[in-house]
Amino acid sequence: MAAIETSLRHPAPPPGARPDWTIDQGWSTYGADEHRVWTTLYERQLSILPGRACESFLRGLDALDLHRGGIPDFHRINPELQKLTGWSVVAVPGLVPDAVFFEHLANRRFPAGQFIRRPDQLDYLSEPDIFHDVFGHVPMLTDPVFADYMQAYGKGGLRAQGLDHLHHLARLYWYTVEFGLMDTAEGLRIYGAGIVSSRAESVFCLEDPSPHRLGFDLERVMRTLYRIDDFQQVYFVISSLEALRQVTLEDFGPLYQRLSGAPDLAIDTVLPGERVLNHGSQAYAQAATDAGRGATPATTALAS
Ligand code: HBI
Ligand code: FE
Repeated sequence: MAAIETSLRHPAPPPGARPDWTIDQGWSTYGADEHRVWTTLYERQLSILPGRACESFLRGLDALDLHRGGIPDFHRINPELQKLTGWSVVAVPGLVPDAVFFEHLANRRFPAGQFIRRPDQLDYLSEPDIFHDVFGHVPMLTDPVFADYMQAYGKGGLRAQGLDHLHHLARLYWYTVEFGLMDTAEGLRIYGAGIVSSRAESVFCLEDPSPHRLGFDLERVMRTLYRIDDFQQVYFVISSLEALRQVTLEDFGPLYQRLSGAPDLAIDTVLPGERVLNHGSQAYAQAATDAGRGATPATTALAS
């Protein structure tokens, strides 16, 4: 039991945060320069996302009116979001322990970083800020099917706490919620938050010949390593949000059994017989490695 208790215990919340790690957003404390960063990032993304982001994402942006300019006030968007899917956004100081994160998701609360990146960090930051979390993740939570998926993911995470399969779940999160693509009648579209909140990767993920684009398979994704420091080397494509929701209805017990005996897959793997939409050249990753940019692939999640 000690092992399970240890994994359930997590560090105490930082000073000023509540036991569930939430803090007040303090919308009135944001300065004009911080609102300007939001508007700059927002307008940059809106110049490239139509035709690249999926319809659910674009509809969610409109439904929550996140283009009103400036950092959204959670007191304004939460009643609208709750009416649509029962979700709300809660402010947190930054990354929270897995157990806390899953507990919020299981209760339809999305933890969003309260801070926004500095003007000199527009293109990369190490921890999810309010632009990554609210612009990237929240519009999809207006879609009832995706909203169900995210809550089921949180419940699955709470169940997996006692097991040593968190890293498998974190990969599922990474390759769907953060970096997922979907098939549509008009072609591939983005639904992953890590992509839609990144100007360069919004283009790279769909158009560059370098990364693999493979059909989504739950067990395969859970075996696949990923990297947290650069563009992804593989993107997984779902046929629909409903198909994604369906995977959470499976009993993960037998799946975890099979995963226990299955070796991890390197990020540039293409398996025989799997659906290959693009067999990537991996040229971008090779150039990054040659330039000494490539870190070792990670297996633990750090939302980008
Ligand atoms: N905390 N605030 C925050 N945001 C995240 O996206 C997040 C987190 N903690 C853990 C986490 N993501 C990952 O471990 C997920 O894969 C569970
Ligand atoms: Fe994220």
